[in-house]
Amino acid sequence: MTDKNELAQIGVVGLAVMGSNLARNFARNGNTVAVYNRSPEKTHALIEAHGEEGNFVPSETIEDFVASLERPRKAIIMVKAGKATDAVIDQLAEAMDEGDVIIDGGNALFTDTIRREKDVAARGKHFVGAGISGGEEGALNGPAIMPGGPKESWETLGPILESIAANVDGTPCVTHIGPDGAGHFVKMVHNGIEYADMQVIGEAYQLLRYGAGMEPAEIAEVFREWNSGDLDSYLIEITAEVLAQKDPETGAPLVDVIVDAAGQKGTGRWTAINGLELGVPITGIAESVFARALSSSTAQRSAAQEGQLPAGTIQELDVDKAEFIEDVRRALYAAKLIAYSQGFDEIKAGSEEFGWDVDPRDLATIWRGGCIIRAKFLDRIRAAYDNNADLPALILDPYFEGELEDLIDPWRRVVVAATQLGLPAPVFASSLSYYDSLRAERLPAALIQGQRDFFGAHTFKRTDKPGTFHIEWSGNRSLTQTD
Ligand code: NBP
Repeated sequence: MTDKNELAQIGVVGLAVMGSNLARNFARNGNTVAVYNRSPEKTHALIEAHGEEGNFVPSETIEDFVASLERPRKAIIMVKAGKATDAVIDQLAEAMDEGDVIIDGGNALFTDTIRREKDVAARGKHFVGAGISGGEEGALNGPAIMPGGPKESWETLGPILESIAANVDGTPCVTHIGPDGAGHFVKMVHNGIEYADMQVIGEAYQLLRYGAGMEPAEIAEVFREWNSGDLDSYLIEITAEVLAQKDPETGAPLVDVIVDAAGQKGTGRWTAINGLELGVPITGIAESVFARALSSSTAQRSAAQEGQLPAGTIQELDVDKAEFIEDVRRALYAAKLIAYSQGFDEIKAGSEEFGWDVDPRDLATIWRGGCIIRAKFLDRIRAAYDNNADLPALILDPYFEGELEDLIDPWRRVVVAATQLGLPAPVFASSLSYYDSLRAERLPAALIQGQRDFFGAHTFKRTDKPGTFHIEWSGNRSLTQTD
């Protein structure tokens, strides 16, 4: 239904797949929605196909669109991230009045969001960068929403976002994350964790397929079973679906027909870059980004396959199949736990760096529904931070420490098996090294400090007394205290 005279509670600019689904979600949940797209065809198409789903107020100019909103006006931008977003923000800020709220629901880089918030605030309007997860399906049926921006905007926006968000046990999967770029920052790390979660599932599949010699349909059954335990999650569920799918053209398992070069749109890369900048070892996420990049290095991979790279002495898998499957399940759980632990570390570091005061319990709550990493496991994470909001690391929560007791040996066995079989398992293996590094009493960093002092007089600290020291390496090798 459309009514040009009715004022809308919310507006959506950009009516490609995400924007039109989000607009329909608002309308289906009883909100009157103003809609506008640069090229009017998309607006007409939306109204024609779905106008009966609720109250839409379509406009063909940004001025009409703004005029169709009730005050304080609230408009969500769902256009291509980057320059298009800046262009639309500028148009909206021009046409809107003081106190109105511009929301960017695209996948913006959080530093862009910080900049935009400053610019829009200087023009007297509010700007909210909101991470929206769940893809097309989530946008239509209930996404997880991570809004940043000023707290006062949340007061006006909260109820309307709650009306369309996913809902778990009566709790909507949306909350105010923190000021300026906080929402887009946590959405970025969410996507980084998603990369790692998908990669560890991929590594488990690879081991079952080429280590245990199982067919995709059989592995699909294993994943179905895993989905009823600790690993219960959307990603495990869809993995079983994908593995069970046959290619409609050839009848072969679909996974065998798909080119093994994984794409990416950049949020995983941003998470890894930010982890490096903040000095947080997000090894699981970074390895997952590298694994996608390597998979897409097609020319190099072909050359390596045709070349003479030795495989070494490959050992056959010599274990009971059922035991191996269970070991892989536990290794997957362990590596996933590390990836989440590292992701939460990055959020904590980002929150401290930018003064956002992000509460990890909020994330464990709102990620339980709507988003791609939704999982039962998030209830455990929530409980961990409920018990101790200042956990030094998620894996140091007593529940997870107890889980790791049961996971550690299978995890080591699987990494050994992958190595012996010559099968790549970059996240399984690097997560185990991270875990062993974290618990090691002594790290080779002492030697590195010695090397740094040798070639660059970078100094070192001593274990037995305070102060900063240097050895006269090119002289008499005496010890001097530099401060
Ligand atoms: P796209 O990212 O494909 O963007 C297409 C939309 O941007 C169209 O409405 C287009 O208008 C508009 N647009 C462009 Br391009 N340049 C414009 C400009 N200069 N001024 C005004 N409008 C402009 O759409 P999408 O896939 O629906 O995604 C929207 C946002 O949501 C993106 O930021 C994306 O990263 C994010 N997101 C997507 C997903 C997903 O699963 N697809 C998930 C989560 C978040 P036109 O019709 O006139 O060309």
